[in-house]
Amino acid sequence: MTLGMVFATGLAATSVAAQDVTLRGASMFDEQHAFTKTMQKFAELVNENYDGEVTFDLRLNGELGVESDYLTFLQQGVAVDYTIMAPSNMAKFSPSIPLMDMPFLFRDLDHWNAALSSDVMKPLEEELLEKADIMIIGYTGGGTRNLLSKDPIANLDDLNGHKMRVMGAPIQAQIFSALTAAPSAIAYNEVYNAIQTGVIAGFENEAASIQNLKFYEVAPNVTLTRHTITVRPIVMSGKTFRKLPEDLQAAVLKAGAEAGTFGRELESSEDAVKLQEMIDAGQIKVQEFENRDQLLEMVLPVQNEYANSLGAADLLEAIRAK
Ligand code: X1X
Repeated sequence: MTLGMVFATGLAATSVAAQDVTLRGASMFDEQHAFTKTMQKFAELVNENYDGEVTFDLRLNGELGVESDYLTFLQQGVAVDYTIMAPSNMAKFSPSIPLMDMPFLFRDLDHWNAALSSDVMKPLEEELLEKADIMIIGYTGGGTRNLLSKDPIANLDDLNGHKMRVMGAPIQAQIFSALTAAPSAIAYNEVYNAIQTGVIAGFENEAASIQNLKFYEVAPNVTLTRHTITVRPIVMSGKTFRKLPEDLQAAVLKAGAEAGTFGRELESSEDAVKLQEMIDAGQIKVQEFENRDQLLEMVLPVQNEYANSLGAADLLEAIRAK
């Protein structure tokens, strides 16, 4: 029985026995992926930090859909209680949240770590809660996103007009358009087929997911643009959270923060290893992007304009200054 179902029977929050609580999570990946391991860690930590017993029903391999589906479930408080998802897949309800994972935001892992270990993202978290009723309870991520394509891409000439998939947030398309590519927003579970059938020529992703979902089978060329170090909030539906007894709420917040730290260390340390595994297995060919610094110059005005349009210029500066 999920917590939502417990409450549908009319019980009040304080009257729910801890052992009645089941929280359902969703992962697009199998047990090997860092997101799944991080959510398993979260479950373990909640039960360590809480006197009662909570059952975690974590559905894997995209059984409950992809992140765009999870967004609606979390916002409505049905089907999924917690997950890990890309801010750029949450733009539908919260226009500001994709600022935290826009390409070229972080200089390097130290910068990314400093930002995520601080409370600089607080205003974005508040907007997400207010507009989507989704709570950020921790931050994981740490994969580096690169271009992945059917044919090799070495430089700006190759990128010009390149038909590529991007995540749903408009800022993602704006940034790749500024780089002269031809981006379109396509659901994650349609990407493999879209490349296979020639609808697009590639997309961008991090090693853990490329390996887990075997995207190298249709797009074996990786170009090291290193344009994004991923920020992946561990999120819970506000509707679920408010129904939890107070001591369980505290355990969830503590476990979310700790699982986030665990997940960040895990994925950031596995990133290069996974790339190498795919190279060694002959699954991908990797090359550097010529003049990568030029890309950064081309996207800065787009980042600034986006932040200005949200009234978040100071926030962007604060993140850059971390
Ligand atoms: O590009 C996507 O939509 C996905 O890419 C990876 O699998 C993850 O970063 C995931 O969170 C999602 O963003």
